[in-house]
Amino acid sequence: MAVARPIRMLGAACILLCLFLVFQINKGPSSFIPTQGPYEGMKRDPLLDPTGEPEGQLWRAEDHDYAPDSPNSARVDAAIISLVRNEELDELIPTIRDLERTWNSKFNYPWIFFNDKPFTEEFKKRTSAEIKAKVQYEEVPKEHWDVPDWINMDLFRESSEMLKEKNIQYSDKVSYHQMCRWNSGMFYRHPALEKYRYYWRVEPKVQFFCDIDYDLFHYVADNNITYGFTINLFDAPESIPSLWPETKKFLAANPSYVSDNNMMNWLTDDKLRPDHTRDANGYSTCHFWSNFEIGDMDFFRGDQYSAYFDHLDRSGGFYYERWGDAPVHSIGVGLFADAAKVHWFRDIGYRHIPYYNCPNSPKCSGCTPGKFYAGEPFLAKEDCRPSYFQHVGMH
Ligand SMILES: Nc1nc2c(ncn2[C@@H]2O[C@H](COP(=O)(O)OP(=O)(O)OP(=O)(O)O)[C@@H](O)[C@H]2O)c(=O)[nH]1
Ligand SMILES: [Mg+2]
Repeated sequence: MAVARPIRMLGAACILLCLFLVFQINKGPSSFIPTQGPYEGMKRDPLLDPTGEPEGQLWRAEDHDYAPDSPNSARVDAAIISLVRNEELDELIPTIRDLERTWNSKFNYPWIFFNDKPFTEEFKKRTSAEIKAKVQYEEVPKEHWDVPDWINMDLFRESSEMLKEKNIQYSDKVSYHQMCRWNSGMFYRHPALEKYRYYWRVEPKVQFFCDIDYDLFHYVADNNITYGFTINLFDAPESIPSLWPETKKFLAANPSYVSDNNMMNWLTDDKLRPDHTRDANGYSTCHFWSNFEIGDMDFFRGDQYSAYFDHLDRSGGFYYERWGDAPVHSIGVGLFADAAKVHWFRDIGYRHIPYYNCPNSPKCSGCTPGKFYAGEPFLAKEDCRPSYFQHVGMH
C-alpha cells in the first residue's frame, strides 16, 4: 500500500527526533543521574535505611578507662590530626566542638595540629580550651613542605595557567599543591606521628552530626581496618590526566605490589561516567573524599604505598597537574590494600560543603538522612557510591 509523501516525511521526522532525544539522554554526564540509569550499583540510598552501630565487640567509655591523662587508658595508639592555617581558627572551633561533643570527649584521643607556619598564641589558647585531651602543635618540616628541587617553576606557572583556563580550582596556588603533596605522602612521616599507628583527619569547617558511643580507633584496630571513609566522589579529570598513566607505569615495574583482593574494578569503572574514565585516561576518577579519613599509617609507611608515592612525586604531577591527595590515597588503597579491610563509616554523620554522609539514626541531628548534597542538582552526579557498592561492597 502506497503511503502519501507528506506522511512518509512526517514519519522520518519523528524517527530523527527520537534518535536525537536518545542521543541527548545518553550523551554525557550532564544528563546522567546515577540512580536512574541502567547502572545497577545503587537502586536506593542505603542511608535511608536505619543505621545502627557496627557489629562485633565495641569499646565503650563506661566500661574502660578513657581519662585524658591516664597512662593505662584503653586508647589505642591513635591521634586526631589537622593541617590548618592560623587564619582558619574561627572555622576550626565549631568543628572541634562537633567532634568533641559527638565522640572525643568520651574517649579523649590526642589532637595534633600541623601547620607550615608557627601557630599563634591565640590559635593555641582557643583550640586547647575546647579539648580535654592532650593537644600538640607541630610545624611541618621545611623539607616536607618545600617544592622539590626537581620541579621547574616556569613549567609549573605555565601549566597552572592552562589548568586555570579549565576552571581547576586553586591550580595557581603553590600552597594548595604543597598541601596536596604533604597529605599524599608526607604527613605520616612527621616525627610527631612516629609513635602513632592510626589517625583521623579533620579539616576546619566540616561538621559531625551523630553521637558515636564506641571507641572508633579500637574498632579500627580490632578489625584490622586499613582505611575508613564516609564520602565517595568523582574528581575533575582535567586535574589528573597523567595520574593513571603514571600509575600504570609504576604497576608495570612492580606487578607484585597489587593486592590479591584489590579494587581495580572500582578504579577503572567506565560505566557510571564514561567521559570521566576516558578523560582521565583509564581512571574512573572515583575516590574516597579525603577531608575525612580514618586510617592505618603503617599502610602508608609500607613498601608499596611509599614506592608508589615516590614514583608519583618524581613525575612532577603534584605541580604540573593538580593531583589531589584524595585520588592518590584512593588509588593507593584501591591497589595495594585488601578491599575487605576498607570500611564505609556509614554511622558517622558528616559534611564537608557541599556533600554529606547522613545516616538514618536516632543518634543523629542536624542533617537529613540520605541527603547527599546541598546546592545545584548537578552535584548529584558526583556521587560515586553506585560504582563503589557494586564493585567493592557496602562494608
Ligand atoms: N597550614 C596550612 N594548611 C593548609 C594550607 N592549605 C590548605 N591547608 C589545610 O589543608 C586542608 C585542605 O585545604 P582546603 O583549603 O580545605 O582544600 P579543599 O578541601 O580542597 O577546598 P575547600 O573546598 O575550599 O575546602 C585544610 O585542613 C586546610 O586547613 C596551607 O597552605 N597551610
Ligand atoms: Mg576543605
